[in-house]
Amino acid sequence: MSFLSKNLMVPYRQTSLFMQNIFHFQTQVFRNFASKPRTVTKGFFKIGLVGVTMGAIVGTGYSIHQRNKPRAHIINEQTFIPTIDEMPQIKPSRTVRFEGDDSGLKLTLFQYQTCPFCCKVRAFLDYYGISYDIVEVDPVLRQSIKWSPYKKVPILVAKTENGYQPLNDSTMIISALASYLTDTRKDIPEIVKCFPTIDYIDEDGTKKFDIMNKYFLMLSTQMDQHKEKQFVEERKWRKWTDDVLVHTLSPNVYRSKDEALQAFNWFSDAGEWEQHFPTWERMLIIYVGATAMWLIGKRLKKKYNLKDDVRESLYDECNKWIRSINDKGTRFMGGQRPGLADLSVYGVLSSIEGCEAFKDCLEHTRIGKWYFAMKEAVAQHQGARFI
Ligand SMILES: N[C@@H](CCC(=O)N[C@@H](CS)C(=O)NCC(=O)O)C(=O)O
Repeated sequence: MSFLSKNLMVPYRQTSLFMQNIFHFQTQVFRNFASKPRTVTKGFFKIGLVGVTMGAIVGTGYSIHQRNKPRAHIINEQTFIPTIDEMPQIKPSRTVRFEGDDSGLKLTLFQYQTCPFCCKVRAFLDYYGISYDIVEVDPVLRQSIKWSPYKKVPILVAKTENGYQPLNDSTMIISALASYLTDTRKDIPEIVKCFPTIDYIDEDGTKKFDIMNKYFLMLSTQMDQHKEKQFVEERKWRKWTDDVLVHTLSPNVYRSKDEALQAFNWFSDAGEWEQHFPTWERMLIIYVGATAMWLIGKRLKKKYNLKDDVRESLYDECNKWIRSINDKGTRFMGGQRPGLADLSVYGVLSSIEGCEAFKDCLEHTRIGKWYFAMKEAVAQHQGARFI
């Protein structure tokens, strides 16, 4: 079905339904009066005829109006993530503390240990040496995020003066925290208001949402042209991480049933599921998760147009990234130290570090040198001295 016919479908259906109702109503009027004696109905018959004509005019006008109306994909006003008075009463699975953290932030991360988006947020927090609590969410039952209207992870909850501010979406979380650390004049709830959510209906009719400005840092200071150019490049690669790189992961990690099972067993080890979930729940996650993701992986391969050999698509993207850094002639995309694009790409790739796909990547691309330099920078919290 073409884009146009798809989009005309809803108004057209509404129009024809509307017209059908008018004609149904008029037919009923006709039938009632037609069954009465002619002399009594003559005047009414005229009125009926006028009604039919008017109805047809109104209906046609309505139909033309509907067809010419611009397609309205946005269905809601923008909304902001509301603050909450109390922290959800869930015991953290573990706490990550950095001596010397003077960010003033008190954070809890609701996450799956090996979700690429959660890894991205942890790469940022660890690199800058920011302390946080972790709540490991069961990816099948997800009880510990029941309190949140946003149903994905990561969710980061920041303590504020009067309560708690949830932050949703890894990219928005990173942009909001980076803005806060660069320019502490705005508090976290104020910064979160710069990233409103917009609901819309997608081309295929499904309800979706988008977070506005999520690749932008909210800074009050003016920046020079050189810095501005760096920000543009950084945003481009952060977006590529979310829109391209991340989509090569699942079809690779869940390429076969065996690989999917191996990946889930590694997730279990890396996420210390043995400690956090009872055995039955862990087994449920591993076997249900591996089977579901193996099936979903095939669909994602088609959806994102990956090559027949999905490894090739993963290698292509890794090579593209490394080539661009080499072209710049710097150690990292951010220059001599990692920027937000480096942290995003590293975070996403670290989510598959224990999988066959990552080992193959090290063997068949030149990503290793950059990746292990990033790993060291993050593990040593090298960013802490810059905040
Ligand atoms: N755009 C979001 C994507 C988050 C996302 O899709 N998270 C997945 C886990 S990897 C999720 O929670 N999916 C819903 C689910 O597991 O039910 C972000 O960057 O944080």
